[in-house]
Amino acid sequence: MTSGLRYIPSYFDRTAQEALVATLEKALLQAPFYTPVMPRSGRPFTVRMSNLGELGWVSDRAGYRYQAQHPETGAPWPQIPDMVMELWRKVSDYAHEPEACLVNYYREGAKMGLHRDEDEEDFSAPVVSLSLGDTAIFRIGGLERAGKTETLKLASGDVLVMGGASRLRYHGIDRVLAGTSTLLRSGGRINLTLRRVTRP
Ligand code: MD6
Ligand code: FE
Repeated sequence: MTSGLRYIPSYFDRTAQEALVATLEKALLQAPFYTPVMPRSGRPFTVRMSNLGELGWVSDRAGYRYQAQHPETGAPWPQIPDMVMELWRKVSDYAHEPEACLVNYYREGAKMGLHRDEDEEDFSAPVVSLSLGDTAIFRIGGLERAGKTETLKLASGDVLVMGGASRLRYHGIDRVLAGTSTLLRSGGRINLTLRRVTRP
């Protein structure tokens, strides 16, 4: 794998995953999943989203941005769970705390197009991603959209760190393999992506 990309299979065991899901369920009562839409077109994402932390990533007709409030309820985002903060401290190799934790929820048929995470001010911080529930087919390319890509399966409990020379690589989710995990009561997949947004 290219420099700055680190795949850590089974970072969290089943017991830890269950504890984290219980914590997430409580947070999601406070900040429910909503369906973001694409800038300009207003086309809905197939992925539903929420956020944790001081800042949340949102998309609407006006564009992509980070904001401190839930776009539908206007409430501040719930705090990032301790286990997830601990994950960042262990794997990020970055001295400051993450400010945003995007929560993506994939039900059957949901996917995420090829994109770069580029709405942050500080690209010296990595993006740390944790997968829960059904296995996803993650696609990763290079720094140009048209470049070669490869795929990687992300299973429940797996962690992926994209930093350094990999921080701005194109990536997306081709599909989620329904029925591959029993972690989430209603099935599907949750992905958490942790980010530093502002320059410390
Ligand atoms: C997902 N992940 O796994 C979407 N971004 O559902 C991402 O978009 C992502 O996994 C930056 C770094 C790691 C990721
Ligand atoms: Fe991303």
